[in-house]
Amino acid sequence: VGSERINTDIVTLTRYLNEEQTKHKEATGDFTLLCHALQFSFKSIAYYIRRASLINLGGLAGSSNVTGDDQKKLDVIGNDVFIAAMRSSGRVRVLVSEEEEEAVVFDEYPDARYAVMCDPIDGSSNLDAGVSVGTIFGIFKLAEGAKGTKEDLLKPGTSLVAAGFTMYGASAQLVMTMRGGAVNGFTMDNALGEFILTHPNMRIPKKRAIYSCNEGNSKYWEEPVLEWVNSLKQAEKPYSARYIGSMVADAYRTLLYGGIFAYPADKKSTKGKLRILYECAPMAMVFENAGGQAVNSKMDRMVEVIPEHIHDRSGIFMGSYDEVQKVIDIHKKHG
Ligand code: AHM
Ligand code: MG
Repeated sequence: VGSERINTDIVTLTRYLNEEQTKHKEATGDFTLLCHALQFSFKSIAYYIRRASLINLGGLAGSSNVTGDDQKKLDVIGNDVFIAAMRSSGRVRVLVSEEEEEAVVFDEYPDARYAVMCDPIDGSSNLDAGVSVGTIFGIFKLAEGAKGTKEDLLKPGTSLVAAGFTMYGASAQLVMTMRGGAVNGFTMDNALGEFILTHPNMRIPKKRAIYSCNEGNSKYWEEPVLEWVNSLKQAEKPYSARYIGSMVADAYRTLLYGGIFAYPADKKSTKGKLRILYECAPMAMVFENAGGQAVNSKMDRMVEVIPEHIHDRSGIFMGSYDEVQKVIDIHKKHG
């Protein structure tokens, strides 16, 4: 390979974060440091997932989390890795994890100004089969002197300063966006140990005939949802169905190829399945910033939904602008 064909000026996540920081004169570097801790947790989780079958990390941990899901050993490890990284950054006042019933308040850092919400390993039912899973995160900036109480956390996605996810697939892919900013995608280069900017300014295609939902639940679906999915199947050229069962992986594909991902609230799960703070809101911010849409089962903008409890759930439809609009239009028709 001739040297002229090698890119010797690559943008790593570290470089990207530094460049972002210099754009904001008032920036103190706290957010950048927090992101460094975040990326370390992604690298660690990716490492453990890759080695899981080799070092006996498959299967259940023998406990269950707040919401009653059986915890996998990797759920526990992912959660511990995440909490340790956030704590040691010294920049986090409070953290919400899917795996922790209560918010974790870091009183050793009373002046820290960030709150982090996360699902350390989303899609863990896929873990033992080696199917892609991911980590989802959202970050709020807190007011000076905030003590990390519930009020600091029960805020809408529009208050997020940054959000994103990492998918642990054939390679680890980190997608991140800041409030009002572009969506950028980074790929982990295992040899360099760095996330490299490979997908700058990601824009979701305006439409695409792919839908992604667990149709096994259709018995419980409300009429508008049934009508919508049926209309996709009866379209002149019927849609393709794709469902991995890891939201991060389904979302990443949807972001790249276009289409729609849905996990509606239904007659059985009237509040939906996915959690607002650390699953729905961060994803919704990513999709909106990439030019798509994200709404809940009442067709409200997902990022405007305010949870009443840190583990509250919601229905969600997110994806290409036109595909989500179809869902909205059918719901409006039903009134
Ligand atoms: P988890 O956080 O316990 O892994 O659950 C969330 C996952 C999502 O990744 C995925 O979209 C959904 O649950 C799949 O649910 P289902 O198995 O009901 O289709
Ligand atoms: Mg989850």
